[in-house]
Amino acid sequence: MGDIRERILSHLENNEDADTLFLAEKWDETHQKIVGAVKSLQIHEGIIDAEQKVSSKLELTKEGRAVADSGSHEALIFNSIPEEGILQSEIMKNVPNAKIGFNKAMSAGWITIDKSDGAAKVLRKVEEITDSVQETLKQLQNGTITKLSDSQFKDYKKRKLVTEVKVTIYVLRKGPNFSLTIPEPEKDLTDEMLSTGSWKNKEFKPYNFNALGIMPQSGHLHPLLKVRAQYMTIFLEMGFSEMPTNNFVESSFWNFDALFQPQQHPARDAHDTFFISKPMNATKFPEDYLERVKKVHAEGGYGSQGYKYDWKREEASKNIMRTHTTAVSARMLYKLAQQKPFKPVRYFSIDRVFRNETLDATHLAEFHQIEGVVADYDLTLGDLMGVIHEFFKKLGIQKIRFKPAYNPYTEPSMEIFSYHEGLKKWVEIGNSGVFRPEMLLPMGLPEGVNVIAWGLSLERPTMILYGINNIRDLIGPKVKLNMVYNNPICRVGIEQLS
Ligand code: FB9
Repeated sequence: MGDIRERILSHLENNEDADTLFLAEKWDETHQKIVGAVKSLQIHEGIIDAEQKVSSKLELTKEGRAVADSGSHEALIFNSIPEEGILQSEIMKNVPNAKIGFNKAMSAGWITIDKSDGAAKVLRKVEEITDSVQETLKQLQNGTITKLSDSQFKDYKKRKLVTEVKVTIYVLRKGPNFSLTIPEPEKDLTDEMLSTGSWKNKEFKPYNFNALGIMPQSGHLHPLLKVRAQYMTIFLEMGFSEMPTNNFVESSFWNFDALFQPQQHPARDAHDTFFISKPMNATKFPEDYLERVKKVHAEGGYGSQGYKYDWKREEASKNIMRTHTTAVSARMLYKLAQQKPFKPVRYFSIDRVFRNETLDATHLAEFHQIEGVVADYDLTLGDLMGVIHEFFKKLGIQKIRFKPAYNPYTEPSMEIFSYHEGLKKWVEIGNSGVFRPEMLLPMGLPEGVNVIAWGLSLERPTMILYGINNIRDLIGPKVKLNMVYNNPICRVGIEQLS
C-alpha cells in the first residue's frame, strides 16, 4: 500500500490525471488495490482529487476462460483433423462446440469438405493456423489489452466469450494540498481531534492488537522470601502457629540462660556473639522466673545437679543480637507455662539470627533460622523423628537419617541428614532435640510435658535450589537485582539437590 500511494502521487506529479483502472493495468495491480490506496490518500485532506465515475470493463466469461486456456472452438476443430482427413459426422460428434467451431474454421479458410466418396469428409486446407481468438482473450485476461475492436467485441459477445461489467473507477488529479510526501499517520487520538472533528480527515496508525503490553513495573519476591513462603506453608499445613520474632536484639537471659546454657559457654563470648553497647543491658525480667533460672544453673534442681557456678544477673542482662530463634521459643514456652491449664502447642519461626562467625562463601554474620517446636504431654524422641520426617516429606525429602549430637539446651539431640542424589552422600540438613527439664521446669511447665524442636537454615536450601554458590550473590549489597527479578518460582525439595 505504501509504495502504491507514492506511485500515484508521483504519477500525478507528471500527468494531468489518471484513472484507477488505467493505473491497475499499467502497474499490473488489482483495481481493488489501487482504489484502496486512493481511499488511504483521501484521509489526507486535499492531497488528491478523486472523481468517481462508472466505467465498463471487459471480462472473460467461463467459456472465454476455457478458450483462453485450451484454444478457440475453431482451433479445436482444426487440430482434431488428421492428415488423411476425418468424417464430418465423427468430428461433429467428438469435438466440443463443434457446430460453432466448424463454421468458424470454414469461414477462416482453415478446412474444406470433400464429398467425392459419398460421405462428407473434412480436410485441412492450410498447413497451420494462428488462433487469434485465443491470443486476444489471453491478452484481455492478463490486462495487456483492455479493449476490443467493435467487430471483435460483437463477435465474442455473441459467442459468450466476453462480458461487459460496470466498474466504479476514480479519475485522479492533484488536490489543492497536493504533495509528493504522505503525512505520517497519527499515533494518538487526542481530545482536540474529537472536539473539533478533525479526526475525520486524519489517518491513524493501524491498531496493533498483537503488540505486547508494557510489562507493568511490579515488585519481585527475593528467592529467600519465596523459599520462606514454602516452608511457612508447610508449617501452617501441619498446624503450627508462627511465633513473634520481631526483636533482633535479645537479652542473654532469654537467648542463653533460659535455655540452661551456662554463662561460661564459649558460644556466649564476643568471638561468637554480637553484644549491644547501647542499651548494654536489659532490665525487665520475670523476677521469680529469673530466680529459678539462677538456682538451676548454680545449684541444680528438678533432679539436675546444675552447673555449680556463681550465676550473675549482670551476665544475663547483657543485650545481644540473638544467635538463634530458640530465644523466641523460650519466651513463648514461658508464656505458655503461665497459662493454666496447660494446652499443647505447635509453634514455628523463620527469621534472622546473628553470629560473629568467620565469613566465607557460604557464611555471613547472619542467617535465617527455621525452627519448629511441639509441646505436649509424653512426647518422645520417636515423635520428634516422626514430625521431622513429616516436615521434610512435604519438601519431597524421604530419605532421612538421624545422628546423635549435642546442644546445651536439648537432650537427646540429633543432627538431621538427607541423602544427596547428586553428590551420592549424606548431607546435614538440620539439627533437633528434646528441650532439657532444666529449661522447661523453671518456666513452670507441668511435669510430664515435653517439648521437641528442630531447626535448619533458610539460606542453605535457597542457595541449593537456585544454584547459588556464593551467599553474597543471594544476600547483601552486591546482589544483582535482575537475579531477584528473573529467578523462577521455587519448589523446595531434595530432588533439587541432585
Ligand atoms: O540448614 C541446614 N542445612 C540444609 C537445610 C536444608 C537443605 O535443603 C533443603 C531440603 C531442601 C540443605 C541443607 N543446616 C543447618 C545444616 C548445615 O547447613 C550447617 O552447616 C549450617 N547450619 C546452620 C547453623 O550454622 C551455624 C544450618 C543452620 C542451623 C543449624 C541448627 C539449627 C538451625 C539452623 C537448629 C536448631 C535447633 C535444635 C534443637 C532445637 C531447636 C533448634
